[in-house]
Amino acid sequence: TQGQVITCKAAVAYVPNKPLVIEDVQVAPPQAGEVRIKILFTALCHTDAYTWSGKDPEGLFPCILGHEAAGIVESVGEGVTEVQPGDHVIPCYQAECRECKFCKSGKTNLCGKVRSATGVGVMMNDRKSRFSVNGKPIYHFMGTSTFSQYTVVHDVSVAKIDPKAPLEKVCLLGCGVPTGLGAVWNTAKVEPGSNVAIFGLGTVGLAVAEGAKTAGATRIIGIDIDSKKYETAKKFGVNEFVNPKDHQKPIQEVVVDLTDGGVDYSFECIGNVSVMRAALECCHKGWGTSVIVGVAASGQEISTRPFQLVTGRVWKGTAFGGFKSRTQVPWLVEKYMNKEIKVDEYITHNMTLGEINKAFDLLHEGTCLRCVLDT
Ligand code: NAD
Ligand code: AHE
Ligand code: ZN
Repeated sequence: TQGQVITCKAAVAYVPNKPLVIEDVQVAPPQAGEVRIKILFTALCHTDAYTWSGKDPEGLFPCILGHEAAGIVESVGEGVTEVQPGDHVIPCYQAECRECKFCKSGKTNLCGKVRSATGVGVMMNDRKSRFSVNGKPIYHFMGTSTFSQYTVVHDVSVAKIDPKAPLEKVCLLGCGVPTGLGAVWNTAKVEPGSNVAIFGLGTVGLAVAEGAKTAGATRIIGIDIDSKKYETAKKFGVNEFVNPKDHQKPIQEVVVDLTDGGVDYSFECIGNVSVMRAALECCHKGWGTSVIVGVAASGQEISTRPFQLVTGRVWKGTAFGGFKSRTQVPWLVEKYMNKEIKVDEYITHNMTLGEINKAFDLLHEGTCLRCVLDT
């Protein structure tokens, strides 16, 4: 298949919110600096649903969504030296070129090398897509497009992992789990003995809880409008639970009262701007830090009284938990293999690519954390 167009199945989003269509898609060979990957397993993340909804300013249609996956390199383009056919890999929506201003800064995991292309659904080389249906181009998504049996990505977006790792599990290390763990370890840098509040107990929020527990946090307060979430959350380290619906007072006041002035760290894992405000305002005066993890829709803005910051609270955000993708995803895979981090526990459902619309329905029900699709 090397050097040839591959025709395979993919789930195409033609228009916002209308069911994805399983199509025969043509996947062009990788060009210079590109890698074609046979995707074996992909999970769904809330961000896929967000872009599908039409509220993502970077959402382009028709496109192939998906960004939490694992597979095997099928072929590589000219000049690709770090991976070869047969390598087991995780595609990374946050690239790491190790050469750009961002990568060299040592201050961020964001990479500038291909971001201008991945934000508009094309490849860097020729600003075109490698996907088509009957000659009509289909946009890429987040530089990954994993809802397809084959995808083409930039070489700076490929993490080579231990071939012994089970791909049907470690696909989760492409987004949600690292994001939550890294929000705690890299972005907030939670210290032992800290009090933590987590808004939203989906996969990302639970991974925050796991990260906080391993960081030695004492009180890990989970906040969700669905009280059923507490049972599961306990297994990830949440040791107190608040449902905002059970209280008359604004949730930030409830948390401040519970914690003698506020928490040391809070995390917003929903994508709701009024909750982001509450998450900042439930932080302790003088030092409390709030990390925005959730992705909010186009047009949404955050607000608070500047006094909140003047009096020492800190507002931060995180992308992929601050992890350097190509370097640290393989390390996270090793941590999983050594049983130092959970992954299996986040997988509540398994389906096939053909059942993807059903999988999206599940995402909006309370019982699903991650649904892994066998492509
Ligand atoms: P999810 O839908 O599984 O979890 C969200 C949780 O929030 C649910 O348990 C829901 O009941 C709860 N919730 C909803 N409204 C609430 C409210 N008003 N108050 C309290 N709880 C509320 O989603 P997920 O896959 O865990 O992703 C969470 C967010 O993180 C999404 O916005 C996603 O786009 C974003 N995300 C960001 C990054 C990043 O790099 N920054 C990475 C992955 C995901
Ligand atoms: N296109 C969206 C931005 C979405 C966003 O913030 N994405 C996160 C990852 S979410 C994964 O589930 C991210 O990494 N952002 C940094 C980046 O470079 O995109 C919008 O709203 O414009
Ligand atoms: Zn995601």
